[in-house]
Parts: sequence; C-alpha cells; structure tokens
Amino acid sequence: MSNPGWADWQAVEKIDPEAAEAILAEVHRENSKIELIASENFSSTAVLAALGTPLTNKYAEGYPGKRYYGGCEYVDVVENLAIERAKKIFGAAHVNVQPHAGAQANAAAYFAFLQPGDTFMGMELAHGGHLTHGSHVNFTGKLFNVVSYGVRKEDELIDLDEVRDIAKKNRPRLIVAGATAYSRIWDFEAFRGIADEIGAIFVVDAAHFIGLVAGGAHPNPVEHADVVTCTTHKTLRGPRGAMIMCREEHASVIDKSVFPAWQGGPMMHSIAAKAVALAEAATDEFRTYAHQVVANARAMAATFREEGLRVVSGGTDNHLMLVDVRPFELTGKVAEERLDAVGITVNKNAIPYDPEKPFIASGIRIGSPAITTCGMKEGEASEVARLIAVALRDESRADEVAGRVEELTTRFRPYPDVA
Ligand code: DSN
Repeated sequence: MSNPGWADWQAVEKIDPEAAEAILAEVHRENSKIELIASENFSSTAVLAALGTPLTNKYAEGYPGKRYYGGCEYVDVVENLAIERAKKIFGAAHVNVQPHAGAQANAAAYFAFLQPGDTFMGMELAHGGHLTHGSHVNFTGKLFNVVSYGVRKEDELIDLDEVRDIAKKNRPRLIVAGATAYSRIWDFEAFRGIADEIGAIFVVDAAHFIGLVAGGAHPNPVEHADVVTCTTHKTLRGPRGAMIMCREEHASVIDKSVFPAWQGGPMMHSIAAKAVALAEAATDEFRTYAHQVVANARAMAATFREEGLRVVSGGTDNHLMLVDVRPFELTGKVAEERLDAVGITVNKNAIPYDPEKPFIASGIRIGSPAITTCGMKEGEASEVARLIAVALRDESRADEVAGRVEELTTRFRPYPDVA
C-alpha cells in the first residue's frame, strides 16, 4: 500500500519548530537512557504510525453499527478488529476498547455497579494499590465508603485471610484486585471465592501485567473476574489508553457506563493503534517477549539481593519489583535523582509500612518491560541492576556508570532509526 503521506515530520518542524525540538529531544531521551519505570514501554513504529492518522478527525459516539454520526463505516472496522483480537487473546466474552485511560476504565467499571456512598474495597495505596483503588484524594475515596486491604508486615504478601475478614465485616459491593507496585502473582480464584461469599462484584485492574497475560507469562484474570480493566500502553506495549473486558451478562452496563456515562467521542486513532498492538500481542514474538520480561525482572531482583539491597517480598514473579534503598542509607528520592544523573530512569516509591512520606519514600520501583523491548536479556538486565547498586553505593563512580549506560543504550535503544 502506498504511504498516504500524512506522517509529515518536516511539516511539524516548519510550522512549530519549538514543539518539534522538544519532541525530538524526548525521542533522544528515550533512546539514550535506560528506562526502568515499570508502567512505561516503547510502542512499535506500526503502533505510532496508526496513532498519527486522520482517524483522530472522526466523531464516532456509540459503538460499531450503532453510532450517533454518519461516516463511521471504516472506524467501525478498526474498532471491531480491536474488540475481536482482544476477545481471542484473553478469552473474553465482551470487550470495550473505548476507555481513554486506566482511570477512566476503572471509573466506568465501578459505576456500572456502584452508587456514591456504596462500600468499595481495594488495595491500600501505601501498600502498592492505585489511586483509583480507594485513595482519599481520588474520586473513589471521595465518592465511596472505602475499605482497604494491604500486605503483611512479615513477608510483604497479601494475606487472603485478612482480605476475607475485611470483606465479611464490611460487605463491599465491589472488590478490586490489582496494583501498581506488587511483584507477586494474585490468587484470582481466592478473591473470586471471597467476592462470592458476600455477593460482591469482582473487578481485576490488570493495567500493569496485562501484557504478561497476553504472552502467557501470567495467570489470566478474565477466567475469574466479573470485569477486567487494563491499560494498553504498559506491558501490552500499545498506545496510551485502556480497555475493559467482562462477562456477557455485564456487557450492556459496562458499555453504557463508558459511553454515554463517562466518556463522549472515542479516540478512533488510538483505537486503531490498539488494534495494531493487539495484532502484535497475538504473535509468538510477543510470547517470547512476555516471558523475557519476567526472566529479566527475576535476574535483576537476584542481583539487587547479591549487592546488598533489599527487594520487597524477597523477589518478583512479574515485570516489576520494589527495592528498599535503606541498606545503602538512602531515600527513594535521593536514589531516583542519583540514578537520573547517570542515565537510568526509575521512580521513587513507597514501600509497605514506609516510615517516609510518599514524596521522599524508602524505595524505588524497577520494571523490566522497556529494557526488554530494547532487546536486553538476563545478562544485560543483571548488569543494569549492578550498575544501579554501584551508582547508589558510591557516588564517586558516577562517571564510570554513566559511560557504561551510554555503551548499553547505543546497543539497546527503542528507536534506532531516529538519530
Ligand atoms: N501511573 C501508573 C504507574 O506508574 O503505575 C499507574 O497509573
């Protein structure tokens, strides 16, 4: 097919040189730093190309075949492609690919079943949960009566007996499992059983690990949950956005909750890019990728332990880990800054029962999805963990670490064709 020619970079440079300069600088940053933020990844050039298309022009409120605007025949095709691909990959009965972001997907999922004032149960933010799992600064904390579960102090794992006790005592109408900083496998079957004991809706927020599910490197929550929400830009490696999957019996309330309750016109360029990402996620190459993400995370956790840092809960089963930097007498904030100075990007993160405030924190969160996209395997992942330990232990070796980061990013970069 001929290139229709709309991806006209020179036009951006001509019309808006200031924005063009900042965009190119960001691509250069992505190419030249080691990216370890667990929620970030690098989309393929196919996904990026689909994002930059005239589908951004189209209003398509409604759903395929039932739109409020004319001219939707081609956007219907791309939305159906995304839906059918997601159904096949995850074994979902019903899929909605319109949520603009994870928080909007969660809002739509919750309000499909809840009214303001209802009791809602999710994971405590300070123990790894997300803002939309009940934080008092979020709509969930403001609109629902929130009860939270966390991890045990002794082993930093979710205590299912405690989850059951809290659920039975407070009888939430909806329980959400999922986190932004939990490195272990969730027992979805046990959560399902607890939800069933009290007649609650069971939602899994799979935003972080959905790509591992797609690649067969993580259990599939779709088999157990009433509703699964996820983002499409983390381990799934698609465009920034989200999806909701649910049982057939919930299809109508979920669709109505996304549109017209929570959103207006869907972003059809983003939905087209979701379709492309899901085509990629169905390949053998993606399966290999997902397993490598987990292997790399495990290799990093082992190296951190060897180097004397403490990995929360002792290790990882997925794509991320929390590293307690107190053994090196540092805070998460200082560690993040020190690593940034040598070209390694992480985020400071509270660890469970953290004595520090969240903006200081005692830990850093490390994720392997982005470096794995760049082609790193266990050897390089371990080396990156060792470089982190060196940079944190001995500031005088910063130049040596930065030099090695430069060598690694010359070989392992997301967009090698962009100078
Ligand atoms: N901000 C994401 C993360 O970093 O985990 C969650 O939305």
